Amino acid sequence: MSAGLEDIKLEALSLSEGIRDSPVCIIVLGMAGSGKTTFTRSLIQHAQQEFNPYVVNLDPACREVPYAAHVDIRDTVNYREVMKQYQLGPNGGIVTALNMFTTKMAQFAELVRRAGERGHKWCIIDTPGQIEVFTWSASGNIITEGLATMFPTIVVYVMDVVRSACPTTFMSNMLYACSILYKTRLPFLVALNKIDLQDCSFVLDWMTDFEIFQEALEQEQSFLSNLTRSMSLTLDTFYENLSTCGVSAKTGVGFAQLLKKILECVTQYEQDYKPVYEKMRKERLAEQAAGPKPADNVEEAGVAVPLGLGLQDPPANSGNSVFLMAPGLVPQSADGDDEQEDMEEDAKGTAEDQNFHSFVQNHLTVQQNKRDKQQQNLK
Ligand SMILES: Nc1nc2c(ncn2[C@@H]2O[C@H](COP(=O)(O)OP(=O)(O)OP(=O)(O)O)[C@@H](O)[C@H]2O)c(=O)[nH]1
Ligand SMILES: [Mg+2]
Repeated sequence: MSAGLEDIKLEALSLSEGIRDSPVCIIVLGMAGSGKTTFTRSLIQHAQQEFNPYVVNLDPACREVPYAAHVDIRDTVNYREVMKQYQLGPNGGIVTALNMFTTKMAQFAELVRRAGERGHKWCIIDTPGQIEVFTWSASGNIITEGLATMFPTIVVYVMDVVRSACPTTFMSNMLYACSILYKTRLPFLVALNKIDLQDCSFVLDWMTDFEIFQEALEQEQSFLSNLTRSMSLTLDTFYENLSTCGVSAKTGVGFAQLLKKILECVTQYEQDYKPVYEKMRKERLAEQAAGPKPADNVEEAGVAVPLGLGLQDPPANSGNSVFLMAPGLVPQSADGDDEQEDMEEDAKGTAEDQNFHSFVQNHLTVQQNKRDKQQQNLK
């Protein structure tokens, strides 16, 4: 096996050492297509000088990323090969690839620790397109908790303001954000993305003034409206604790403000969250000292949750190198399957792009019509 995560010697990484000051881990989460990857690129650019970010891509299924990643899951796990070997669909493939990566969590954390020693003050982590793959899987949990018990860690939730302009979509997005906030127990910043296409002030209005949100809901005739109405009341407390910042990952607008908000979240981690994770770390240490015990209940098993389909052992005919390899050694299939898949994916991508653009276009036209009407009324 060539130099990959497999060969990393665990030098000084130990739970007994306590939480380090750096690097600060910034986990970028958000719904599919919300702009996580573009956001990661912009954040790297804006943070480069001051924070020299160490960059991690955890999306095994992406074609390419618009930034140079120090750690890329695609160098460690061959997602297509995983799908073939385990006969999985795309989402199963992503979950399994992430599970396989997580079996090397200690080595990954060691790389992050070393990056901190080399002067990387931030570690930015881009996550898979399907948000639930990361937020509701054992591996996502292990990665998040593992990082948070070793380094200051925060979550940036990227929200697409164009898609959230519809009140029920906005509410779904907020419910997701809320569940992640309570699940991860980490400082949480919502990046209201794509403000070059749509002003984000409506989100802030909806979050601070229940009546404005109700008015918007009344425009919508849907069975979901009633549910959304009661949900919005429930989420009031959640909104109070939420830090938000409007940005455009595409143009870079808003990032100066975003950096300040990230630093506020880091302070929040130090003050409020670190003691909780310190406690958790000590509990883990005590568990380690006591030795393994059989779990009655999967919930209580913590890190001992089995990582899927017997993943530590690749199938007999796969050869070790298929799953853990150095960059550039990904085997190409001779039968042209991949080309066919690529073409299908291209066609799907183009259709999605067109849908998205016509959605944006429609939205802008509706807005323009509203503005014209208002102006006419004023006259
Ligand atoms: N106009 C505009 N487009 C954006 C912005 N951010 C992202 N996009 C576009 O939104 C689309 C999705 O962006 P990605 O960065 O790939 O989003 P993602 O969340 O990483 O996508 P997945 O990983 O597939 O879930 C791309 O076409 C981007 O160019 C933005 O701030 N403004
Ligand atoms: Mg992405």
